[in-house]
Amino acid sequence: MARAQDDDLGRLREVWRDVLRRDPDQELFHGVVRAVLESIGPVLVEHPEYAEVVGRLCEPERVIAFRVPWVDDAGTVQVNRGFRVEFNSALGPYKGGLRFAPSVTLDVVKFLGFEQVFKNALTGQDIGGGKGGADVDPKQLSPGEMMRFCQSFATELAGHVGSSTDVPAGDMGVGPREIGWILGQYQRVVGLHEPGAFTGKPAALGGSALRPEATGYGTVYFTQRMLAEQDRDLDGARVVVSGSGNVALFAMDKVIASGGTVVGCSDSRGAVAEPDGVDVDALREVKDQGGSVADYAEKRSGATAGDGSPFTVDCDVALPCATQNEIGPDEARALVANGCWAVAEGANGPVTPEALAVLRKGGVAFGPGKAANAGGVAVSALEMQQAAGRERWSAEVVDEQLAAIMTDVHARARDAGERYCGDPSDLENGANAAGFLRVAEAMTSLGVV
Ligand code: NDP
Ligand code: 2IT
Repeated sequence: MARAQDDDLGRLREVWRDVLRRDPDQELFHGVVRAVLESIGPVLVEHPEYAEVVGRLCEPERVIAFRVPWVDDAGTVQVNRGFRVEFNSALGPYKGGLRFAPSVTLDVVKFLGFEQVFKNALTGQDIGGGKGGADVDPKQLSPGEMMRFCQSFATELAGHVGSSTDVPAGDMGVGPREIGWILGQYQRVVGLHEPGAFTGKPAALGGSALRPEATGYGTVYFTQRMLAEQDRDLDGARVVVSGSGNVALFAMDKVIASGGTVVGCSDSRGAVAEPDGVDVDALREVKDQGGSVADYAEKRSGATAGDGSPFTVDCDVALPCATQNEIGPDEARALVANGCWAVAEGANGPVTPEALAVLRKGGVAFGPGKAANAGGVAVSALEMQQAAGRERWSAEVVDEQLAAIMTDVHARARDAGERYCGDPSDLENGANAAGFLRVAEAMTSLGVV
């Protein structure tokens, strides 16, 4: 066994060297690969037969990059770059969102796609992992421009997606409106009525009840499981939720419904502290009209706006729900100093590895995004099921399943943390180990493909 272990660790080091050599500039991708490689040593001691799959797991099955030409309202031709990374299909069709943001690069899409493989495995559903997007700034496009952009994007994507091959959904900058437009053009190109090729659709096109709410609600359900392990709950807790987009606003709603108070929030233009509690409906209204959290704060006597991070606000629970790398070592130190109980990632990769080390040392419980924010993709998989069965389920039915899935995701990460690290509160290593086990078993069964 000891010898097998040395060989396996040697193999992990080889995989890591290959990842660095092949794509030396993809730092976000390196970060998530490294975290998984660091977690799975103990799994390979128990399952040396899975050592072989690690190299294949770190290389996407397929990377699609394409030009997205479109004509703006002034008649000028614009060009963006689109991506779809089909990372792993061992468990099912590639599944994962599309992100429209100026910061989208192949590195960003590979980082998100790799995380998605493990997240989707953790849900227990039969979905592989993928991610896509384009380097476009949705804030700069009129509705007409966005529709033409989505149509151009969908024309290129059409040859690659389908209800049994690759099923994209939304992510930052892509909501039901964009998914509707992408689906419309996709169906026109392929000549089929195939709403099951996308999830996160508008309700009129078969979008699942509660899909918009699912990521935010699921993050709070997961947080409740984390707090229960500490004999705590959200009732009376002070919670900072960063971001004020899809995930953040529904997380805030669920925090408040659970008896908590949202004492801080943010967007790309700044942060707000409001000790008496953010009024989420008022914030939503300001954001819907294109305003900022600072515009919201101006109308509220107890709220203070600033340029800094929301995570310096004194809180019991922190839910980063905006974007990657929001919590660095400084924010983590502030959370520790303020006696924060738990951090759960509603966003993908908001806590940097250095910040995670600070949180761990400071005794702050941590819920990694691949587990904590799995509710969105889980309800996407329920939307696929509804499309396949030509059914529509009620919000109550979906919510019950979402809550059960988040409880299972938490249990899988906790149990694997206990088994492989001797620590049931190590959800980071536990989530990586549990996700890896499920994908590795499927990949091994499929042979070398
Ligand atoms: P949205 O585009 O709806 O919202 C993103 C929010 O983050 C906006 O409020 C935006 O500000 C804010 N933001 C963007 N960049 C920064 C920054 N650098 N600093 C502070 N705030 C910033 O996206 P979603 O809510 O859909 O996604 C948020 C996160 O959750 C992402 O990491 C995404 O990958 C992840 N996620 C999303 C899922 C989904 O179902 N949508 C599922 C699982 C994870 P502004 O309002 O000013 O634009
Ligand atoms: O990061 C994510 O899990 C998502 N953006 C949702 C993916 C999906 O297919 O619903």
